[in-house]
Amino acid sequence: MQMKSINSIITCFFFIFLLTNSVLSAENIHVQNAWIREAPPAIKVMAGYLDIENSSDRALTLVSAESPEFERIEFHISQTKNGVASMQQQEHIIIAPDSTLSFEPGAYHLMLFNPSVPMREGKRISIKLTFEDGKTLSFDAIVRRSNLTAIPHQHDHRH
Ligand SMILES: [Cu+2]
Repeated sequence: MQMKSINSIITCFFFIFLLTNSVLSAENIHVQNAWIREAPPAIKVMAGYLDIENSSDRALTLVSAESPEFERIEFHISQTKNGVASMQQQEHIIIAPDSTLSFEPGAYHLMLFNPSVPMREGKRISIKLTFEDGKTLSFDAIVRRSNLTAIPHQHDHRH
């Protein structure tokens, strides 16, 4: 009796694993290390980071990102010119064949606007990426504190 219920639990986890895995493997795209930097509650703009691996033999163009927990998400790149840090919005992001593009502090990042609920450390946020060919990829990002104080994230947008 007890053995049987353990078996059904194992079977259940196995199918959940298969399901999750098939979603993440869509079109040879994999997302890893997705996280959002925790911010004080008064801050309505947050930065998100992730690695996107394109293991296919063609370039992929990322055109949008969305989350039920945020009003909107933009793609940004941080740059430092003449000692002044600024960010620029990118309409799309191209991921070369057989390569991994990292969204990381000081470079590409997701800019997430107006969270619907407080974003405390440990919270999981569902994010959906859409590619130019209409394919989508959903994943969870975890809210984390960051001690990367050496790289200040400027919210001063100069276009
Ligand atoms: Cu930004």
